[in-house]
Amino acid sequence: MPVYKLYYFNARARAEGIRWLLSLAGVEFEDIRIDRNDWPTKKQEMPLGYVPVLEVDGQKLSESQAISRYLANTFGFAGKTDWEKALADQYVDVVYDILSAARAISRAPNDEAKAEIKRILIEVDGPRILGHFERCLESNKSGYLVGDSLTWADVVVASYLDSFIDRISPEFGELLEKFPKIRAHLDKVRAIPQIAAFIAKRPKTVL
Ligand SMILES: N[C@@H](CCC(=O)N[C@@H](CS)C(=O)NCC(=O)O)C(=O)O
Repeated sequence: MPVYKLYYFNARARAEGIRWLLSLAGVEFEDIRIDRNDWPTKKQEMPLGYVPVLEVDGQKLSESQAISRYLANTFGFAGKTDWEKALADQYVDVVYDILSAARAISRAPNDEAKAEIKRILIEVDGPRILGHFERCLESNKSGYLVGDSLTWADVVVASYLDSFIDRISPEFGELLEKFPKIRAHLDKVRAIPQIAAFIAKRPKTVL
């Protein structure tokens, strides 16, 4: 079994789905949470100067989506057909749009701009994206986003919603309650024994 090391900060955000995928695969990994004070030095050691980075037997891979897709392919969570793989990609791409909005909120220059970006997310883009997920879960019947079994899209989407509930709270949590199938999906993914075990021991973080 290769030696896996995951580098990120002490946060869920872009790394949590990767942690859940590694946990699901049942592989040991070093969950390295870089202290902000050490970051200027550590940054030099990252291929693109940012994290998450997954190191596999000494080789470093950047980009959260590339890392998750690599783990999905390695451990059998990519989807069973090319179409299922494309659907999984689609769901992951879409949830990243919520991440972009969440980042824009935290980077807004003042409270007024922050409130306006948040309003658009909660009133327009959030309902549009979550509505799409809700309809897909309704029509797919399996309880998973794609096909009849778990894919990396379920894991990555749930990991971001898990993080957004605290990051964009309380409005995002209230919005999520309007989509019972997504809410149930999030609970179902979090309850997968290997993921539940990871969550039980993970550090408590805001993001
Ligand atoms: N496209 C990259 C973006 C990675 C990224 O923005 N990482 C941030 C943390 S979420 C980071 O390392 N920031 C510190 C820096 O850029 O110096 C991905 O999805 O992995």
